[in-house]
Amino acid sequence: MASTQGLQAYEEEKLLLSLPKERGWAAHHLYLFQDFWCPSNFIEGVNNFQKHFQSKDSDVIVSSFPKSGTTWLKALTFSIVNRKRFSSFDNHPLLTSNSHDLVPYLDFIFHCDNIQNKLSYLSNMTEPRIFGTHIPFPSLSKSIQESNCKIVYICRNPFDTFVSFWIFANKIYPDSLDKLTMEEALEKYCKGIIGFGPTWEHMLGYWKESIATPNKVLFLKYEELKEDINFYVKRVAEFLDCPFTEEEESNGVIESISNLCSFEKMKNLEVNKSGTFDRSFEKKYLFRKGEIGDWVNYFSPAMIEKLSKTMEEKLSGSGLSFKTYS
Ligand code: PAP
Repeated sequence: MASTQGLQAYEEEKLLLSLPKERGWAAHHLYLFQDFWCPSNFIEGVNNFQKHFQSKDSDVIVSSFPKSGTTWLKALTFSIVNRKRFSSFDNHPLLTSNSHDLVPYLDFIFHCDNIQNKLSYLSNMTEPRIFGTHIPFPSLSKSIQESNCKIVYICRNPFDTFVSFWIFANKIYPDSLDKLTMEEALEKYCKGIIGFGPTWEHMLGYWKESIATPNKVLFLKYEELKEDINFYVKRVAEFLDCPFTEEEESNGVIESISNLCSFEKMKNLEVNKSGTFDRSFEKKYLFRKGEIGDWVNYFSPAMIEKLSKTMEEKLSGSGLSFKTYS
């Protein structure tokens, strides 16, 4: 009889062979898995997560399309939810740990052989547990969809998301991208071929859910947070049923959280300037410019037309739109 591990490997192999495959922009391939392009190095983790993860009503899920402000929203959510545990902003975990280390990805947790160990680690985590994910809403585990846990979602103008992703991918996989021009990468992006894409489907899945169940999904835009972060720190706290008291407000706790999580503060911390994530990329690559509208420095007129048309086609009638910041 095959071992459990052998059986699992065999089933994964069979699954991969059955899925449409594309070359990603980065070193790995993408597989069309449950209607989204899943990076090959995520398939096992996503598959196991769907099978095994048990959500608790108190869980908070920070969800995003890659390069939309995940690092920022994880930091904000962690500091809002844990502000009683970590009330000193001069001695805060975010000063010595990257937000991705404090808020683990559900997509990665089950990328392992010993599922039982992971399950007991998860059930012993301090509550409320906070997790991140890039998985589209329809592919979240049933348990997340059915429990009373809360989902905070962030998206970003696709022009800036594309540029941020392109530059990041070039930094971490310089060799694999040398044959793909930025125009060719945009072609793929517009066809939806990017990790966790299509981008529009990702955003629309959470957008529709935030309208249908506003107590379950809070839909945020990177640009809106940049424009008025204190307002959104308050908004996230209210959504997560931990609103700021009058005393906290008058003591400047909202502003302290905004400052702690600001781009300038996070980028310049030693913990974010040096070191790499386990077996992966340098932490500093998560902090580039943190600006709205940097895409104007990269897009040709033809590229602007291509992405504008695609967005119009994909988002029209949905009620979801983005300001043009050119
Ligand atoms: P991820 O999907 O790999 O986790 P994510 O954090 O979603 O990446 O996005 C990275 C972008 O957020 C970068 O944008 P840029 O390339 O246009 O500069 C990064 O600079 C920006 N970013 C990171 N931290 C912050 C922050 N605290 N405030 C605002 N923007 C931030």
